Amino acid sequence: MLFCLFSSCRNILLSHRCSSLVNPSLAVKAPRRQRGVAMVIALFTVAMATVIATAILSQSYLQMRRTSNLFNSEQALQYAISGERFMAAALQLHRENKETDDKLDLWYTAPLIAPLANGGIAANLLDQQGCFNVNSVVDTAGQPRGKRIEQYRRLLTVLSLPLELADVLRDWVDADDLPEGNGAEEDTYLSRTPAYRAANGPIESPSELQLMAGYTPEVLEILMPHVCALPVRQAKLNINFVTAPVLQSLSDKIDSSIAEELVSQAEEIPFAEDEAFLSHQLLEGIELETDQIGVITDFYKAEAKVDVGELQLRFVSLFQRGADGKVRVVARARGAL
Ligand SMILES: [Ca+2]
Repeated sequence: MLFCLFSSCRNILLSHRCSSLVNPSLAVKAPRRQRGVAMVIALFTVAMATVIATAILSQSYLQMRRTSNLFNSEQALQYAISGERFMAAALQLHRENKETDDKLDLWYTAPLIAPLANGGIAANLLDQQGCFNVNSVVDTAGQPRGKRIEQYRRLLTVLSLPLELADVLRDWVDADDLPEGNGAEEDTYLSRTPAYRAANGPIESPSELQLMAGYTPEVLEILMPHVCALPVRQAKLNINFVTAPVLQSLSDKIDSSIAEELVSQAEEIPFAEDEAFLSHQLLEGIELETDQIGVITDFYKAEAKVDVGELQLRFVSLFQRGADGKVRVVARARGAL
């Protein structure tokens, strides 16, 4: 019995061995298929690892760029603020040595240019009292001021711009919501997309004009060099910086030739006092509001451009010099102000 069993088993083994010898492909096929599957798994694993590694590297690169940009942005901001303090100090020093302001002053003629290790800063100061203050068309209670509105109309006439722009400006800054003349109040602006309301208060930046009805890009291109937005309702014009159209806006009797001649004289030999301007022979017989004329600037705008690496920052500051002679920042913004 045992012999028979052993014999049958041996026969089976012999049979299998013999059959393998007779057909060798059966002995080779199975291992090749396994190796193929193993190779596919290996390639898949390598591909997956490559994808994961690429994703990790990409994320790391983005993170590095983000960190670098944040660092450069913060550094640029600190440089801009340093430049702002430098210019405020320069203005304060100027006032300690000179009572008036004109286009020959160092603060105006000498821009700040400072190279830095990985970039640089360039900044300059601009007068803000040779232009028409758009906030002057109403008083501190938000009520219209007729003389200033008339002056603004004259400026628009000189610049060949529509007179209704004066009504629109008045309505934007006056306290009520009632449109007057050819003005526009919130009903006009709420129907726009997106809708917004009239400020019914002071304008913070001349760029705000572009929100107002009729103040198209073409209008602003002509108007902007002659207007400013000061945080006060009244500020004297500094006739050493006034533009010819703004000078003409003081009176119907000041034509373009008189205005341009006075501007030219102020650039060559600045007026040292109000009386020297008011008594000028070119203005003989022309009555002017003497409380609108001055030779001192208390509001200045600083424009700075800071480069740090590949990052560029534009920074604008509005300075006010107080009665104590101290210069303070009253507004600042990235870009325009
Ligand atoms: Ca209003």
